[in-house]
Amino acid sequence: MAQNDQNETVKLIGTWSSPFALRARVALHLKSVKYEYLDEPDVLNAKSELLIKSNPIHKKVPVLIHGDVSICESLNIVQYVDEAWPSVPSILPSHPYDRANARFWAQYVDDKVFASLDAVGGAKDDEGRMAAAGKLMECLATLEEAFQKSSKGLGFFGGENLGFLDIACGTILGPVSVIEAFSGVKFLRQETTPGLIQWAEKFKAHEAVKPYMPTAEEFLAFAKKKFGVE
Ligand code: GSH
Repeated sequence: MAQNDQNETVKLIGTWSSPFALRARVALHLKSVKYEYLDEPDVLNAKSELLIKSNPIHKKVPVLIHGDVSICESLNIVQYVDEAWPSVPSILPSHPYDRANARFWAQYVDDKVFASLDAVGGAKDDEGRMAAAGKLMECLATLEEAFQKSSKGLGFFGGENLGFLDIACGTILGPVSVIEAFSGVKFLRQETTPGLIQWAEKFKAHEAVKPYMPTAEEFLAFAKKKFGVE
């Protein structure tokens, strides 16, 4: 059942390939919020006026427009959605320590994991690529440890149910699959990240994720076009 009334306009500006827009879509789906989705088909080169007006600082997607306010930055949007529609399910954990811990690791994903992904993708030579790949492996092994501790064997970072940290970490799956395909190196390995491998399958199959998550093939085709690779 939709959680918002008909006079309350909710719009999301995104682009289908954006792992960050995915976060917002999953959060809105979990809360059964009805919204209009506005796709920016070429957000790097052709931004709509609405996007520039709604996110004048970064000019990036996603942006959530709720009535007459705009909320920017994907993790911020997920937290806003959780607070603005306080119905079940809760996206952030209820205990203050668990909330702080989930936010800590979400920040780790954005600061460290994405930085290593960018470094592998942007490396100038093999030596640089090898060093960046090593760093990415370390980051994923660290995330595996965090997963083992916080999931307590229940499947998701937050336990039985998909929550904030799952939404935050789900963003790495598309980019990791692209880097794996480009480099021929497996970064999510049974020996080092067995928990994350199982979690990734569960995450992708979740009913709040599946409709919005491009397949590895779609991500790869998009990345090849973006980087002009045959
Ligand atoms: N930190 C931002 C968030 O979490 O929302 C990152 C958002 C982001 O990088 N969005 C990309 C974008 O809009 C699409 S995946 N890029 C446009 C640009 O860089 O001009």
